[in-house]
Amino acid sequence: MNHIFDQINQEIKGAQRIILIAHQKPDGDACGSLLAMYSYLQSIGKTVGIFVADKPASYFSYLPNIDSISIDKNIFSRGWDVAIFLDSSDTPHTRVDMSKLASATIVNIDHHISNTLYGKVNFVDAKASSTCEIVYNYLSYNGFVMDKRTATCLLSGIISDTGGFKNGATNLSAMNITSDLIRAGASVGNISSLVGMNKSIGGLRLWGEVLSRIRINKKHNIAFTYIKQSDFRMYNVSEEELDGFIDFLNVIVDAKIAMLFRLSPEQARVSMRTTKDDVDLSAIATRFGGGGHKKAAGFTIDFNAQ
Ligand SMILES: [Mn+2]
Repeated sequence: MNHIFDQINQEIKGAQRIILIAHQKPDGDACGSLLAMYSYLQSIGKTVGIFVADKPASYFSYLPNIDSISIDKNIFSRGWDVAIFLDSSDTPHTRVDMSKLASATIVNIDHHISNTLYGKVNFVDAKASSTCEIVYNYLSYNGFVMDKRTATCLLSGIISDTGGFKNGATNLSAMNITSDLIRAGASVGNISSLVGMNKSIGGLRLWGEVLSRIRINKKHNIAFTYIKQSDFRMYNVSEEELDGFIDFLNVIVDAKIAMLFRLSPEQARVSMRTTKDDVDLSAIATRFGGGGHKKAAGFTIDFNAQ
């Protein structure tokens, strides 16, 4: 493990301008790993930029430096020596025009089993609970003294990707790192309530509507439901109000797989979850051009594609 950390250090040592990138529709792990890495690189005197294709959900406003995340593609014209991709299984899901990074060294730090190893340096550990776990190990390796702000970022990623210490990604190292992050001042209770329990009344009514549409595919034992764009308008809530829904759907004990279809006229974005050890959702998602983990994965069906 440390050998690759040395390679990453080697690339960073020779660089002054470093851009950090994560996947579109950034979750807690994407935002947390970006912002922890941002703090570290600034502490060693680098000029750092952050890009994600979509604005982070408003409930991430508690994360230190969240306003440093840019959704403006013009950031790439500023010229970067190194681009560090975090929590991104491939580059298409970052919606970055890679030709704009032709002269930059690509570093890829991730924990998706479907990662395509697109970097010059790739640190991909599918056993890690989260990208934040890997970033924590990297910062520790470099002797970074953990402060409350950085600990809050990293713990957000672990809480996000372990579903609040409930899903299959919850492992011993995640718990050990969590105890260290708590020691540094981060709060499990605060982060959990800010990220998971932040629904409006309209949002809960929308959940009710989507729950009422659950159907079971008996042949494959799949519980599925759907949401249309117009539903968000009908309940006058933003799309982030549905965040967490697919994990909630995964509580159905009888079903092997839970699926949520987000429908628009152009495409269906499909999220999948399972609690079963004999199901590999990453393999299913990859077949449809998506990716993810064994127990949590997704893909998009483009209705206009031939
Ligand atoms: Mn992740």
